[in-house]
Amino acid sequence: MTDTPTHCPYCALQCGMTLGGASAAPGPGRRRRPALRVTPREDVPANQGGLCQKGWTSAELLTVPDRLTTPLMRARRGAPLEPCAWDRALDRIAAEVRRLRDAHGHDAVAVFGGGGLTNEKAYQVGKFARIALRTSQIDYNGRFCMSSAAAAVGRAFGLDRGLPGPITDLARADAILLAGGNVAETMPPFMRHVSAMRSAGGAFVVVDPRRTATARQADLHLQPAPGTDLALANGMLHLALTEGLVDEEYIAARTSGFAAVRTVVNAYWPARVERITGVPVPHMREAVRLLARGRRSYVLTARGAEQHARGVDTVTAFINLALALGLPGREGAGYGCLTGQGNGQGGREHGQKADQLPGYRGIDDPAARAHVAGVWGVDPAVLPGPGRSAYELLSALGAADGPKMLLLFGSNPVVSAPRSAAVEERLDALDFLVAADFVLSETAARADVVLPTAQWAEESGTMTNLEGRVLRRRRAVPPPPGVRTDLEIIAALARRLDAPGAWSADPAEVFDELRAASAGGPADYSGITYERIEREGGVFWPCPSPDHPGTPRPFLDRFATPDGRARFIPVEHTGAAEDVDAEYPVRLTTGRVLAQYQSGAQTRRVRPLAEAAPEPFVEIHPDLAGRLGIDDGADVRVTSRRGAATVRARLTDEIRHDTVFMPFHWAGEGRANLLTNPALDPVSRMPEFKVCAVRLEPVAASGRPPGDGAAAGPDADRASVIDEPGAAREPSGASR
Ligand SMILES: Nc1nc2c(c(=O)[nH]1)N[C@H]1C(S)=C(S)[C@@H](COP(=O)(O)OP(=O)(O)OC[C@H]3O[C@@H](n4cnc5c(=O)[nH]c(N)nc54)[C@H](O)[C@@H]3O)O[C@H]1N2
Ligand SMILES: Nc1nc2c(c(=O)[nH]1)N[C@H]1C(S)=C(S)[C@@H](COP(=O)(O)OP(=O)(O)OC[C@H]3O[C@@H](n4cnc5c(=O)[nH]c(N)nc54)[C@H](O)[C@@H]3O)O[C@H]1N2
Ligand code: SF4
Ligand SMILES: [Mo]
Repeated sequence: MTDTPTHCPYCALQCGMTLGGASAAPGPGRRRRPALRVTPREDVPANQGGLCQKGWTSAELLTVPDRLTTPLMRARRGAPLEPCAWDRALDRIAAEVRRLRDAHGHDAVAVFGGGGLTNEKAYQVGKFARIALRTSQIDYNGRFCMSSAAAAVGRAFGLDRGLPGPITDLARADAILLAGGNVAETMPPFMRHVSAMRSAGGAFVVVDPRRTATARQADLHLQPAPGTDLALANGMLHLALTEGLVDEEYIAARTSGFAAVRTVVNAYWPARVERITGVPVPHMREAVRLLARGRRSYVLTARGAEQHARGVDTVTAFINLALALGLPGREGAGYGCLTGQGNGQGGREHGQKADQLPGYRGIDDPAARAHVAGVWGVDPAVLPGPGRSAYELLSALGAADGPKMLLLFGSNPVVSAPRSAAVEERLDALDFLVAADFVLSETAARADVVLPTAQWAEESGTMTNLEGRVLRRRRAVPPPPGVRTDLEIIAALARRLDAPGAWSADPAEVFDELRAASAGGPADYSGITYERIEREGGVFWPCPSPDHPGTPRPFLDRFATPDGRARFIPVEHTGAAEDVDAEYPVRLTTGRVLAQYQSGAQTRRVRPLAEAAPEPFVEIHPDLAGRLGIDDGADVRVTSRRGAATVRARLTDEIRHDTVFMPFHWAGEGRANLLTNPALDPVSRMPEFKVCAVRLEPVAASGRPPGDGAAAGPDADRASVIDEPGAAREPSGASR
């Protein structure tokens, strides 16, 4: 076969790679499909010839032994999943849609999408929900990922586009402050840009409760208690003011609303912020000085600062800091959020979100409805309004007023959703669950019908990386026999449901329709074509016409707000939704390790990755472990108000004494999300993955400690209290 230039199937860095070396014809048995050879591309700015271990081993995903190659169906609930023909599976799904919709209305059927889907698929999933199912009940896993940063950026700058410019700009910065990101593990080649900056004299400041692989490479590491970043950012802005480091000229020329922020941060005097965060005042002062010493610095946030019940306000506090220092809207400087999933950026633009139409349009906006309905060939009146956000949608499944059926494309919420034992109960309360996946994920295993789909190297389409650069995913091999693409599945279902409009399964045709639907919207792709992407090595949106060069740095002249100014918004620290107390005295935070990806559905099946990171664990400081009688390598039971998990103890002095950390990549009794708190941000509806209160106990060698089972069932009353953002929140102790 000829070599195929494409991009990695995993994260938002979308490292360039070339796939080659195998025969184009699928082997006789799927197990014997020859593995493709992965070679990193030097010509892609994001990775410049680098890949992480996940990228290097990505071709093994195509040949995992338990790859799905035929639809599976249960005759009834409780019966086993059995292979069946495509027509039977699709007919059954269409029949269930009709039955449930006739009985309960259009919102009886829900859709859940993913930020790993190509732009074409994300667009088609959203369109399918709105005009084939006519349901308002659609959202996606990006709600758990980027939603707080997206909302804060939209609020401040009027347009949500991850990084403010090409990633290669970072190398020329004076300083980068990264709050809540462990890029050395979550996107390792990103560190090349950081290293280049440091070699040129720039400073790297990391804000993380753990001394991570990333923090170890920093010039300065601030180690706050989880859930206190907002206070930290306000405190840094306070220091910038007292030290005369704010850029008054820039503030006057390019922003609005600073006076109110100045008043609020007045109360964040250094000693108070040190008490709240645990970060010594000299460290805060040093961080501010490093950021302010030139005017070419970046403030970046990732999930550590964002996945909180006050995530939007926390990001806002960091944006306020960046604005006060005069960074956003300058070339080679600014605020940026690090998008996570492969198409985390494009996946949040084209209509998978509960409140959104393609092109990042609001589903409430009459002009947007008219435009998109025109492209779809329907009356705007048939388009539903906004639906429930991801966690609210999952929580409503099977409830009296909730959806009775769910179609799932590209997520594994049994492992990745907060308080996941309750989510499992909701999935089981459905009349009918459909999952499209290429492996039998923990969620697909609970479905009534499972549809086997093609994956990255077997399909083409576009992905928008963390820079906002639209890239081509190219097909290197055909899917195994029996497998269909998501676009083929959606088209086949739309036809069975007599949906209006065109339902092409050809990615190029779907992309052309997406371009038309996005035209004139904030995320305007209308000038982008597959040919241009190939020729130019990617195109930055917005790109409103074929002769438009694309927009690598969107805010140089003006922000996308009505008056062209960036908005300062005053925000106050209130602390985590769930504080520690005598019963649950330790803070738990969660996140990632290098060798596993997300719910692990993919990476747990790739042998070298499973060997590198075989099992769940909890990181504990030796002092805390000593107090609790926990030895390194011993089994520990971690309990929160939502449930309990049993995992291996990993003792490390790289974490704060008062905090423990669990990665969330595994299913079963070590699942971090048995513990997490689904308190939601009032604006973004992001759950508080990054902090909750737990207690830890050693598990006797003979088994579990006395007490109830591994997944304590949440009682409904507490659930409704905790779901109310802020309701379970107590004032944060100044002594933490
Ligand atoms: N190996 C690997 N890489 C991935 C992924 C993966 O699953 N595995 N997933 C991809 C996706 S979708 C995403 S969203 C990104 C996520 O990328 P990151 O945001 O870098 O990943 P996390 O590990 O979730 O969180 C980063 C850090 O936040 C810290 N943290 C926890 N609580 C707090 C807090 O309150 N404040 C601060 N400042 N820091 C805190 C954690 O200690 C952790 O080191 O990674 C992408 N890349
Ligand atoms: N405790 C805790 N929980 C978290 C987080 C955390 O930091 N802590 N992070 C959150 C974040 S940032 C994220 S992004 C979520 C991610 O969590 P999930 O949404 O569960 O993400 P994945 O594990 O990537 O699940 C993708 C599933 O879809 C399949 N799939 C992949 N590509 C395709 C495709 O193109 N088509 C179809 N049909 N299927 C596909 C995969 O095989 C896999 O089963 O987890 C969230 N959960
Ligand atoms: S950093 Fe992300 S895109 Fe690059 S090889 Fe690793 S997983 Fe793939
Ligand atoms: Mo994510």
